[in-house]
Amino acid sequence: MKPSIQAFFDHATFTVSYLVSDPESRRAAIIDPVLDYEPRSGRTGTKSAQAILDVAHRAGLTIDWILETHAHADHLSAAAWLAEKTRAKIAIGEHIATIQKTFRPIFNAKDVIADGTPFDRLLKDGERIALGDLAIEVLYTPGHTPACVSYRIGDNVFVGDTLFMPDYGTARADFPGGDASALYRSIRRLLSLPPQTVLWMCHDYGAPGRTDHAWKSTVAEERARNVQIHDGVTEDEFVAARTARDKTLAMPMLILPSIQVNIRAGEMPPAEDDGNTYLKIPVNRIGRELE
Ligand SMILES: N[C@@H](CCC(=O)N[C@@H](CS)C(=O)NCC(=O)O)C(=O)O
Ligand SMILES: [Fe+2]
Repeated sequence: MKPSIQAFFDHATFTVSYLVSDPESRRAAIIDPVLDYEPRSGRTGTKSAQAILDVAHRAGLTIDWILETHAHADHLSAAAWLAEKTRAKIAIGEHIATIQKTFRPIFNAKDVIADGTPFDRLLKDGERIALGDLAIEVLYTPGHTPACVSYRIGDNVFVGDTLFMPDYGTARADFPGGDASALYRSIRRLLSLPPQTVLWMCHDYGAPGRTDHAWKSTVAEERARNVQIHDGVTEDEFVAARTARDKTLAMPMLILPSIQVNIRAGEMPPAEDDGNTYLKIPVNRIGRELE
């Protein structure tokens, strides 16, 4: 039995979220949902997340899981909002505690205990969780962040930020705790799966000569044509090229709001004594010094 898979592309952040279900039992998971956020005004919105729920409701699906591939640095997660609507459990890789430990002092986030709470389930490499009669296998695939995981359901793998489309390459490895060597090894692990395995990306930024967005590839295609990590590229070559490119990249537009929400499983920081909620901008704590 194969899962049903529907992709939802967020044009504001180039993120792909997925609704994955077992056609037999109609149990479903939502992978990497986006909470809309307008940085100029500080407004949040739930149109993107509601669109996933609408499709799920029309198909008569019960959402059991909200799965995060990692603590995203470029968009806010709708996990908490969706969990409240559906009573699904929010799961993420167990090393999220490392990310919480890193960012708690940066945001002086005293409510963040850095033990993986408030996520409902912390997943280990090789662990399996049930999606109706299907099994979702967790693959620990660090490098972009120290807590990244991929989710395998039969011949389909949701690779998070590891590989991108063959004409774009791979995720960056310069966030705190990022490691280009680890990313290389995680990607080679994914590329050792059977060649027909379908890989579902978490982002697509487009690529030269391609105007449409795409998020579905295969192990065979990536091994043959990925511009940064096709077969034959050594770890040293990859690390040198990745590190050089990362030196040219600005921090993602939404890294500061995203991280402080996403280490809390998509919850806003606690309200202040005036009853209102604020997102912080830590001054001179992340990124490169200005030249
Ligand atoms: N311009 C985007 C960049 C987002 C970004 O850095 N994306 C990460 C994934 S969270 C990445 O790996 N990018 C790869 C690259 O730009 O080469 C933004 O501001 O949001
Ligand atoms: Fe990411």
